[in-house]
Amino acid sequence: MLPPQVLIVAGSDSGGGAGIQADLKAVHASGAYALTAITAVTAQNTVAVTRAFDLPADVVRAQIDAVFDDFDVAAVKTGMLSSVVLVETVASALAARGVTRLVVDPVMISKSGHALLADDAVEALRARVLPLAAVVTPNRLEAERLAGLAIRGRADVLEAGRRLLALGSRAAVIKGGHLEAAPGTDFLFHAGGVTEIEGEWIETRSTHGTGCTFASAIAAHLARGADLIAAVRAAKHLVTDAIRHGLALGHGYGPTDPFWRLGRSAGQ
Ligand code: PXL
Repeated sequence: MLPPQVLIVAGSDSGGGAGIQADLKAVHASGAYALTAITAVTAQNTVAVTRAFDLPADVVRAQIDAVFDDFDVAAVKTGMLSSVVLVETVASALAARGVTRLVVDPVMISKSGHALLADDAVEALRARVLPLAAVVTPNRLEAERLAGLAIRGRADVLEAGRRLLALGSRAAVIKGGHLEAAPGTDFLFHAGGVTEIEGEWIETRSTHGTGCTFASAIAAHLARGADLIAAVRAAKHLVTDAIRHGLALGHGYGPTDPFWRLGRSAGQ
């Protein structure tokens, strides 16, 4: 049987830890086939982003159209969208194709602290992309910016989730990685209510690309026919294992390893 196809619309990370490079690994490790539309190229390693270059909007649009014209795209994930013009270009391209299984990772800053979404593009993301989303997957900071409130305790998490659904996303996962209230527990808001997905907290610096990996794995499982709750649980399982087997490469935040099961040869 052929694998279901997932389109990833995101930026490139030359360090291989996040962005498109993480997405490819996550989609393939989750049993789907990844197609890509690259929005921006970052010069990056585990320590810093030294340069970011947006591709022209028509080139981003052409990649999306080339993919849809030939493949049977079962789900889409968006990551780094960088600017107002790219947010709008991607939103109209996906709307034109009637995409329903859309996972939106509202990427705003890199692990090393570099802005990956312009300040004025947050509103465009909220207004143009969230209404198309099957699920949006913010971390704490992204949820605060999108929902417009400070998240301190559990009540704030619940209010933020409510507001994200009011913005038009059919579901939202507020990730627990940065939540002091419940570190490691993700909150999934959906039409049926709130599902808390407990996780374990793993102390490590190899966490570059965790958000990308998680969202792409959700898209892959949706493409394979899983329902939302099952897809989120499977993605959390994948990312937890990938963090546990993270690689201490470079001198900063190393990458996770979704392919840890393949093993590595001795002497490395
Ligand atoms: O993890 C968010 C992210 C997304 N996309 C690109 C990135 C990063 C984080 O560093 O570099 C290209």
